[in-house]
Amino acid sequence: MSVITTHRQGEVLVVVSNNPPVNALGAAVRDGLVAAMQEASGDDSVKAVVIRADGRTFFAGADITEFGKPKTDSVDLNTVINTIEASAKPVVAAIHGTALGGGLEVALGCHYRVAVPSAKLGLPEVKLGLIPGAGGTQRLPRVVGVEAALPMVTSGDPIPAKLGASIGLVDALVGEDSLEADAVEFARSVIGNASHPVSSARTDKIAGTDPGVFDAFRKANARKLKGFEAPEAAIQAVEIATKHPFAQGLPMERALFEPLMAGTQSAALRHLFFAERAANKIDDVPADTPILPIAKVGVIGAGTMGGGITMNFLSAGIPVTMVEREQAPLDRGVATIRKNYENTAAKGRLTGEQVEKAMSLLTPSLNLEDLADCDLVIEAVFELMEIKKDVFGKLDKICKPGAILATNTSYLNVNEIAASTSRPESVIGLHFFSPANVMRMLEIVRGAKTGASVLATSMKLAKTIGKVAVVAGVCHGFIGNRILMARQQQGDAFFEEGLLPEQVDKVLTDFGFPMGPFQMADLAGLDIGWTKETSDPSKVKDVLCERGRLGQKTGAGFYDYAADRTRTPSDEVNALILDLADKSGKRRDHVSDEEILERLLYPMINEAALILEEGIAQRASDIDVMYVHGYGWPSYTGGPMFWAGTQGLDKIVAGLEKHADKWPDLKISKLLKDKVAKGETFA
Ligand code: 3H9
Repeated sequence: MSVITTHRQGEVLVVVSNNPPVNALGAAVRDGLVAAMQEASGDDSVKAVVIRADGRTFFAGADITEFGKPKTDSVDLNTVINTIEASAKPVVAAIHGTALGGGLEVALGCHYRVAVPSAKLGLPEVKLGLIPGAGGTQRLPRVVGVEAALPMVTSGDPIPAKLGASIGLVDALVGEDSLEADAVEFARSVIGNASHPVSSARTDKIAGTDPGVFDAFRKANARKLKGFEAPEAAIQAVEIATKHPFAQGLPMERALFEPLMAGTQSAALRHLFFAERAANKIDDVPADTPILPIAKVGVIGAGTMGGGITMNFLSAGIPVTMVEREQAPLDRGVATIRKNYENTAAKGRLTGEQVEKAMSLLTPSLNLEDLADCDLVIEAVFELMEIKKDVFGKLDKICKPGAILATNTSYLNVNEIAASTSRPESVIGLHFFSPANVMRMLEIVRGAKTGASVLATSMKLAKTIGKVAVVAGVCHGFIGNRILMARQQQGDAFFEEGLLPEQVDKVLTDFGFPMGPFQMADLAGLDIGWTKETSDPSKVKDVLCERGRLGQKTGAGFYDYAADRTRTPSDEVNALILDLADKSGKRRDHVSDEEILERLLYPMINEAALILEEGIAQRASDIDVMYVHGYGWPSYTGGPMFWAGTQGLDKIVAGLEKHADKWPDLKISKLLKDKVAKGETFA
């Protein structure tokens, strides 16, 4: 069957796209739309046109799988949209699901847009390192004004149809279950109009735009947009729309679009788009593996981690029983959850009703026995094997058969934890990242005996609670923290050479990380794993702990912190480092930023390659997904493995060999060396 079909509703021609899964605007769809418009113009009995889509969504954009491939004979998207807009007969876009990218550009080419209330509309091209390339940056501001257009094109976040209606993007909201009938009705109501709005010809919303608005926007969003090329191009394109007629603006938009499409940032972001979707697939767990029902969740621990984990489920409408050992920390945990929700509500992102609804799903408890009827229990207790084993031994006795028993450990051996139960097939690691209610990453740790349904259910649940999940095998630190350890181990070597925290951190923030290793250590707390008994006076971190400089929580760590957490370099710490450097005999006058970057990142690539070699990660792109979503690796570089490919794996291996004296235990991955020999990357 053709992907575009037409049928008549009286004098209205209804054009329907059927191109699963998301009605991407591939070649056949584009050709079909032009043919349908020709059908409409060639038939005098047609007085209006409605364009809609079957399946779960209106056009969700250009077909990304066509990007980077040779051009075909089919018409391009601009031709499709210009054909629609030039129609003498009114064309109505009937929107459900998501009108995204090229999809919204098609809708903007239509004279009218109607949408069901649940629909979302957006120009997410920046998330792929692009700007809209089919007139979106020229038509959108003409329809909604610059102020509403700028956040849409630079963030890429879609807006709900209701908001679309309030800014003039949507002409009418229609019945959720009567889209075609209502759109046809709308089309009929405009047939007699003397003229129909043509987005590209409008000037009413852009006339008199304050030219200062663009720089003001840049300034206000500088932090968010830092490092990304596409948002800046999007701002320029919108500015063009306010200064030039559409006929000139369209090729100018194209001129901004094309270098982005050919550039590394877009390749990296497109890689991540497909990597995120690939991460959902587990090679030996078939798609039809039975999913276990999760109607009630238990969380053990009401601290920062337990509370954050709990919020994920409450927000998704799943009841949670949260267990603590004593009343005071339990009360504190509940109060913190409420405060977090109320803060979100104060920012207008939740209604008071939603806050109460979430809180009503929470049952605080002091009794593990209350977890008996939970379908999933996640423990977030102290990170010590003996304690974990004790908890799991108890859960084994308390929980109903078939319940999933999950540990939130970030390092410990999940197989050993599973062995403390009589049902290791039900045990899994669900490693949330702190703050667990905010961070999108979820590392799902598969034990040697974890059952396929338990794994498939956990993957599905991750989606339900809005997480990006990656599956890891069992090893110390799994994928995420094991790779991070390879970086954190550099600290002492740097100090021996007299490098100061701010110099090292700046190299990583310049690279695009939100913070460097020492800023991160201060945030996490320097005393993790430190004890007075084992403290080593030759190690900077240990000395800082001895002095009570435990990080942000004590107002002092590698840096000094003011009450508002403003960070300044510490004279005390820097003097300590330089003193230790002098004593080490390894102090150097100058270490280049390039060397610092190589010594921070190359061991991570090597560790990741070892992880792949050992089968701890399923695929290289999973590691990219985890580092971008869990550790702040800049998405526009594509994640560590993609980035390594853009550098050249030969350069990475050469760098590892060059600095090998800094890492006495370094074992260069065979996989990495093999890839160099074959001239391959991880892509
Ligand atoms: C653009 O439009 C440029 C233009 O301005 C101008 C050009 C000249 N193409 O995400 P899901 C696949 S740029 C091809 O799991 P959901 C996806 O890979 C584009 N394939 O579903 C997956 O395949 P698989 C602007 C696509 O319900 C399957 O569909 N548009 C595309 O969670 C299901 O996807 C965007 O950036 C595509 N455009 O979410 C929108 N989109 O099953 C990108 C999806 O084999 N898409 N697939 O793994 C999305 O944001 C989400 O897919 C969407 C649905 C919200 C639509």
